[in-house]
Amino acid sequence: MNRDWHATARTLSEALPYMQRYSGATVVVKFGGNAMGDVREMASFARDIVLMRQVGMNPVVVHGGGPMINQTLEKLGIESRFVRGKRVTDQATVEVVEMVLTGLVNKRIVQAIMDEGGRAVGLSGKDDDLIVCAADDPELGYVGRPIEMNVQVLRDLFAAGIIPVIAPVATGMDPNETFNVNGDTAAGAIAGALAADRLLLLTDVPGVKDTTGEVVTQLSPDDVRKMTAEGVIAGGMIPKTETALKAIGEGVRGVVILDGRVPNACLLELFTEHGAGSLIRS
Ligand code: X2W
Repeated sequence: MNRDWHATARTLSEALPYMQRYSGATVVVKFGGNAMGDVREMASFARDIVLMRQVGMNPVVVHGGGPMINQTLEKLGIESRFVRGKRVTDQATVEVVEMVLTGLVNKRIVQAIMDEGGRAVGLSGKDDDLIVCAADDPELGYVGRPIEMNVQVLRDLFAAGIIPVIAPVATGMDPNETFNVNGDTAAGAIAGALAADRLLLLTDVPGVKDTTGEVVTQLSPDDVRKMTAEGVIAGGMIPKTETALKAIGEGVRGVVILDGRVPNACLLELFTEHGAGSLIRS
């Protein structure tokens, strides 16, 4: 194979201004179940995260795992039902959600990061009271809405050079309660509490599309509100743009909605002029 090593060196050189800009920056990455793909895609994602840490950023991974929860519920003969994009969660379901997210999915991501030479620690919203929730909506059962965030544990992990990997399961005001939190909601709340520089929402669509189907590369919160009122932003995109607006209101500098199945999606966004997906910022 005739690889162009000069091009490789040039790519690295061109990344310098971006590395300088993001040195010390906190970047929260939401890794959705639909973006996880196979073992190779997981390894590629983990490698990007380890690289971010290596160049002095503080990456935080908040993951989903909806498809994996569905598979386990199906095996157990428990029906999955969603209302407005959120899983109706009774006691039996919340136990499965906690097992699958904090066990299977969380440890898979932690392992993938360590396989690429990074240090990762997995936790859920229950650890050190990171996310404390109230019930979101009586119709949804044990679905939580974050009401109190305690992010000191994340700062302690940053200081130790460790990448936190967070499962969106939380405790309630009654510590015996367990809440299922939508992954985007959890990522937004963590990014807000950290006043993160970037929140990257990795999903399985290329970004926010306009009426012609083109991805809009940059939008203001006002653009988002207008496109939502006009029905251009609709369906599954709404929870993501709502998360973005809330996070920006809480002090996050920019939120990017991008396709996590694209190889090196995070690096493309952070370290190239090209960027990826749709950047929402004031
Ligand atoms: C989600 C949590 C996992 C998640 C669920 O039970 O599926 C609620 O709906 P993705 O892969 O990011 O969709 N929680 C309340 O968000 O996973």
